[in-house]
Amino acid sequence: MNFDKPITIALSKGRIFEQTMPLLAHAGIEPQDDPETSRKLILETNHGNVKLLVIRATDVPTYVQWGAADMGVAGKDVLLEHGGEGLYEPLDLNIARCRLMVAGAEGASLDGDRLRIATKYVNSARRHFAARGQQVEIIKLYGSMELAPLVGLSDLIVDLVESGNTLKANGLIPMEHIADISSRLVVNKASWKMKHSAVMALIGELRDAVSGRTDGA
Ligand code: PRT
Ligand code: MG
Repeated sequence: MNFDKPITIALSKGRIFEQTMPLLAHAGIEPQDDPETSRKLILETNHGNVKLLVIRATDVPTYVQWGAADMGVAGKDVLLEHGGEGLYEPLDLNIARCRLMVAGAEGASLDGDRLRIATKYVNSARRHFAARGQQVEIIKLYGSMELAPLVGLSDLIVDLVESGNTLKANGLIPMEHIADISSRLVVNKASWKMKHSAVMALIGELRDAVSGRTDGA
């Protein structure tokens, strides 16, 4: 692929980086460094015009929204909290899949007024319980949500569930499904216009990679 304009792609290390690399490789893009061993935050690639920014997962939409990156890869959970302002979301990359769920201790109830919900996903949790017709108290946490019901901080939690092992290990059970989550390609709206051909070419390659096509059809 030929990139006529410089393209910067923001993504987080860990599962998103690992699962995005095979898709970028399909587009002929390979990073020159491994973010797990390098401390660099800007990774050069084999294309002089393509760079990767390695940042916190929750910061990806912000970098893209403000044009510090042209594109990014972010979980739908993160995008639901961010709100998606200034972003297009042209492609579901179908990676880093999990579910956003309500969970609680055995015997906990989903019903009741003024339930206390501990979560990092404040907006999604509030929206979910509002749709159930319930007013709840949201307690914002930044991690280890599973602890909250065990120590009486909350009645329930809203968190991501993949295998269910984390809940189980803490004596919690999944109680209600809120949303299926996967990572999405997001594009800054100005870059979409100004770097149209490069952006479209890259989306096309990634779309082929996601659907398993190798013939470029
Ligand atoms: O870890 P850090 O604080 O740096 O940031 P982060 O947790 O936001 O990043 P990261 O890399 O852990 O997650 C990035 C994205 O991966 C998330 O925004 C999700 O879209 C997606 N994803 C997919 C997951 C999971 N699966 C997942 N299982 N993110 C987190 N988890 C955690 C979950 O929060 C829970 O603690 O894994 C635990 C549950 O896993 P199981 O298998 O025990 O159910
Ligand atoms: Mg994490």
